Amino acid sequence: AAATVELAIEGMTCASCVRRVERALSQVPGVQEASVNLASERALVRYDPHTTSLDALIGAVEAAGYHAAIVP
Ligand code: 9UX
Repeated sequence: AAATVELAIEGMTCASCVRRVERALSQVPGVQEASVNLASERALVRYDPHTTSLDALIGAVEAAGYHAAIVP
């Protein structure tokens, strides 16, 4: 079953940043869809919670050079 999480992303300043974050999230095994909005600084991620974790998603964003936090 898929889960969806919204992440607040800090550090994006251009459209290339958006693509970098989307690619970083998409490359995490278990991520089915990742869409990032620059204006709202939010990412919507659909993933399989049996395959990946919120920590892994946040870690992928951090490794790409941005900051991520779960939107409650
Ligand atoms: Mo363009 Mo976004 O250099 O860091 S990719 S501002």
